Amino acid sequence: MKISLVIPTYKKQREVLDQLEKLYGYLSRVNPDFELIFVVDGYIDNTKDILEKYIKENGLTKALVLGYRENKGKGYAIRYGMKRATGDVVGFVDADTDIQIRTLGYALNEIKKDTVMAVIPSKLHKDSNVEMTLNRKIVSYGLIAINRLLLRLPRNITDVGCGLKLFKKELIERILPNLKVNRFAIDSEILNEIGKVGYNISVIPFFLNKNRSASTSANIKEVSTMIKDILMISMKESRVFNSLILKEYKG
Ligand SMILES: Nc1nc2c(ncn2[C@@H]2O[C@H](COP(=O)(O)OP(=O)(O)OP(=O)(O)O)[C@@H](O)[C@H]2O)c(=O)[nH]1
Ligand SMILES: [Mg+2]
Repeated sequence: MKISLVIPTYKKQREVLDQLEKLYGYLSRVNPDFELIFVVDGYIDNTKDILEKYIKENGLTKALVLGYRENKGKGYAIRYGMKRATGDVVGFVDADTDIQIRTLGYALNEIKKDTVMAVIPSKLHKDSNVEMTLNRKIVSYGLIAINRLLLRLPRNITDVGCGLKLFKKELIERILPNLKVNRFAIDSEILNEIGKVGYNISVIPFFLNKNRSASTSANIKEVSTMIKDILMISMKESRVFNSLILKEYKG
């Protein structure tokens, strides 16, 4: 089973080689049929050169670097990479090494099952191991509540924003044309699409490393954009809203 992992990369030039080494080494051992697709989300630092140089020097033929000049957001970067993925399983993972690699081990075991179409980790799973600051907890659980309130999430989903998710290719082919969100609410949009179709999801535990890089999503600007995007996704689904817009349109 070929695995394609998209790694959206923004301001991670300090961590990204570490993540490349970890993912490449791990997948070479457990599932050698794979590709790593780094999407450099804006050429604002040396990430692209650092990655390309390392990949060339070490002959890492299964790693690919894509990218573009301007920063567009995690959602845009993920779609950009997924469109070029060739695996039977297509997923994404954060560019830093905050997530313990064993989360990927759990995810691979689950996605190999015929009936499982997507694997989503949850911080609320009983076996999870995540330590967060109070601030991060408030943001994280607040966002989960907003997602559950406004979106059609699949029933067993208890968490939204974990930075590692795997999907069967058929699922991605079906939902990719409907994805529009450019920034962090892409995770919400994907889960909402899966909820609409009713695909079978396996929820797995989430393991975070203790020494983590600073969070860039848990700030006021990103969180308010996320809430605005979640509202937009929710409104798009609402017939009442759509008919109001249409009426206004017709004058
Ligand atoms: N902040 C940010 N991250 C981006 C962007 N585009 C892609 N990313 C990637 O999105 C992923 C998550 O971003 P992080 O900076 O790790 O955010 P975080 O606050 O740690 O969020 P979580 O890991 O989801 O808790 C990383 O792989 C980033 O490289 C962008 O425009 N802004
Ligand atoms: Mg992170």
